[in-house]
Amino acid sequence: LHRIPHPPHRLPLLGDVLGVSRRTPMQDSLRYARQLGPIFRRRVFGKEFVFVWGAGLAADLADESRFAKHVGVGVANLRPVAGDGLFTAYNHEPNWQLAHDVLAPGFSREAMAGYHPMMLDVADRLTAHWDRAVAAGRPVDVPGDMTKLTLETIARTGFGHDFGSFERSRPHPFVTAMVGTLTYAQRLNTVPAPLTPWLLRGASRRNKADIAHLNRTVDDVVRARRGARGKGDLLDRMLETAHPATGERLSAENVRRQVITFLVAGHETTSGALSFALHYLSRHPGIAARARAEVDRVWGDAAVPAYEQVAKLRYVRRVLDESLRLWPTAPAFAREARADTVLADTHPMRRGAWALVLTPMLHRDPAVWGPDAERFDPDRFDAKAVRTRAPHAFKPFGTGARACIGRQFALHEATLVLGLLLRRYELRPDPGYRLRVTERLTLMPEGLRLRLERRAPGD
Ligand code: MNH
Repeated sequence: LHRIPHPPHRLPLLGDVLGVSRRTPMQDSLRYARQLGPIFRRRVFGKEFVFVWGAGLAADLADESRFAKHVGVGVANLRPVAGDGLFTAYNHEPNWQLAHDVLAPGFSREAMAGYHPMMLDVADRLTAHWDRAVAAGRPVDVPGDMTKLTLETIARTGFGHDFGSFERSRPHPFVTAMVGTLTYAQRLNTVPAPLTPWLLRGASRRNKADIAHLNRTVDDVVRARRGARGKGDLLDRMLETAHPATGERLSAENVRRQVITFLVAGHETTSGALSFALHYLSRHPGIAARARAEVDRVWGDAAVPAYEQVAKLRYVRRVLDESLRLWPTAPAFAREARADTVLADTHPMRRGAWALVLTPMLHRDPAVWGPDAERFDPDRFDAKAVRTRAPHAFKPFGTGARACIGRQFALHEATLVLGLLLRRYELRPDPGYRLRVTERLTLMPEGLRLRLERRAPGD
């Protein structure tokens, strides 16, 4: 460990906290990364964190035979909410494999094709809402509205539930409670553990109330379904499907954990990804024009795109990939050694030792992405560039057996919605806006507003 650099001004007890903010732990780490290089450590209140972002080191951590997901830091703080749900389960917990096998078919091609019409329905509500803003000459609240869209999408496709987000002027209480628990989980990393009962007393009480609210909401959704006729969605799988090999089923308590997991994991990150993509499209009219031309060409004048027509938007998908490169909305994941090993032939690690892969920096490693890595350029994802790039240099969805189960779902939803929005509107940036990123474990462009114009047909 002593060979791994750390910030120069280390305070006794507090550690490396000079000039950092508890609101932006990830962006502070990006600053340190730039100073300290591809592997570095930060000590926060006596706890040592190792960060890795060099492409070679990250590729070694992707070796599944020597490393596995580590449930720690931010993820472990969510255990009181999500328990042994898929995202927060320890590798050794039997409910991980069980739930993974039962739920994986819910993300197959056929399942996705079944979600497509529901995704279109929700997108219609968004455009109706945005048409009203255009008519009234109002700018639109991009992160707010993307959150409504993605929450409604996962609630409908996963659980046949309608939160009515677009009919509300304030966020649904479920969203408020969810944002509260995510923010609280992040804050737990920024105060010394022995002091949390004092420092976070009020916040902890609110967090308990938030968790109770999440549980109640989910229990209502599940109760409404039990005994009702199945819709073949995720909830049906959770309630009805037995494991193909063992015949086992998910327990009622585990179903509750999974529903919360999917409602949270299934919308927060996609909403950020869409928001960043819209930001970049509004700032790069040439790229937006090229994407729009692709939509017009591939979708023609079909009133609504068919399922197969979404994956054909290759350039729109590159815009999305490039947004996820610069701002991977789940900005880190942790890997632990399965047995004593040496990371990249240089750093000895004991069994169980772990490191955080800092994806926003991995995605900017000049050794892979070149000296202009900060520049937004979707052509980095054209087929040839992808083929010739070092493997494991682009990891917005994590890696290995515990990588994101919802990847195809998120990509289909986001590509579809970007296509629909490009086809319908011109995106005008607010000239005074400078990108600011807020953190609540996930990333979001803070306060992003856009002015829209309806495109005339045939523009
Ligand atoms: Mn998702 C795991 C990023 C969309 C459900 N997701 C992960 C991980 C990353 C991630 C990174 C791995 C975390 C870790 O190693 O600790 N996820 C994303 C991003 C998007 C996203 C950037 C959108 C963009 N995720 C979605 C959607 C769903 C979903 C949509 C559900 C519909 N994700 C999950 C679940 C896991 C996960 C569940 C945990 C999988 C497992 O451990 O088996």
